Amino acid sequence: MSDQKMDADWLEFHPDPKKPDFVLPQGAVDAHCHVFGPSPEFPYAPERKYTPCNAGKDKLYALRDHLGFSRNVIVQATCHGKDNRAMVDACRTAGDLARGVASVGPDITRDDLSDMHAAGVRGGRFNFVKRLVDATPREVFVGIAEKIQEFGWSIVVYFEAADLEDLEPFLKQLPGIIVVDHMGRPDVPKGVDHPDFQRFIKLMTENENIWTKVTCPERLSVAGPPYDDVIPFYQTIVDKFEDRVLWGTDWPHPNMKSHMPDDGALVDYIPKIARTPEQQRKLLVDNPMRLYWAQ
Ligand code: 0GY
Repeated sequence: MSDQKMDADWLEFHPDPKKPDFVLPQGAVDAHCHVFGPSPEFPYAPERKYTPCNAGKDKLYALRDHLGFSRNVIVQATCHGKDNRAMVDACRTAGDLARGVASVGPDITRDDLSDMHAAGVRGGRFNFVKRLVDATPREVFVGIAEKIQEFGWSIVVYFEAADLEDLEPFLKQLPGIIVVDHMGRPDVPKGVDHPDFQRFIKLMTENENIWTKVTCPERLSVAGPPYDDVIPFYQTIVDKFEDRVLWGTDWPHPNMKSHMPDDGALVDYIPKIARTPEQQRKLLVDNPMRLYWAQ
């Protein structure tokens, strides 16, 4: 399919990631990763903002085994729009070893949700990042949030730090557990004490249903590898909210422009995020299992 050719400036995932030195705890979950296609079996959505390389379930599960993870949570990527077939197919293939987070529209039926639930989907994704999606009215998201409550799904929300103030009333209105991608994308050079990041900490402090992913140092870092500039953000969040944090590789790393991380090196970074064995077990096993495998 000629219109599905990967973007000229697309960076492909690392071809040969290292074997991590950090030994993951038994039963660790990669709780933020994606599948892309492969197209044409699973075509990219007409409304997509980028066309990636193919990165299908076989490659994802080979990476899982190579890094030492037991399970995956596959988050619907925006290049597939609301066509969740690639993600659902990947979940079905893995059986109980994968869960999914879907993007759905207001027309989704109870039967559709029920089928996805049977395949392993346990969440919906609401995206506010303007370079990735066209805007969805908030009342539409609220309607979807109410529909999915029956299935006990949580909601993953993606936004950038500058948008938090405006989104706060909406986030507080959502039912169930809300998981914020990548700590709400703080502007790292501003530091942890900046009012923007303090606003995020206050939001989590005052709302016990709000969780976050302590993910994507390669995306948030301004200094680049080994991403030391992001460490204080992760440590602050994990020390305060160790029962409400998740970690994932973000493989196959959509829209990275500066460099492509080595996924093994990302695993080696985990002890800088969560510094004790107890924090690591909560981050990698207890929290994702409670959120995605309890029902
Ligand atoms: C991420 C981040 C990005 C992309 C997506 O679904 C997506 O397209 O999530 C991004 O470009 O920042 O979490 O993978």
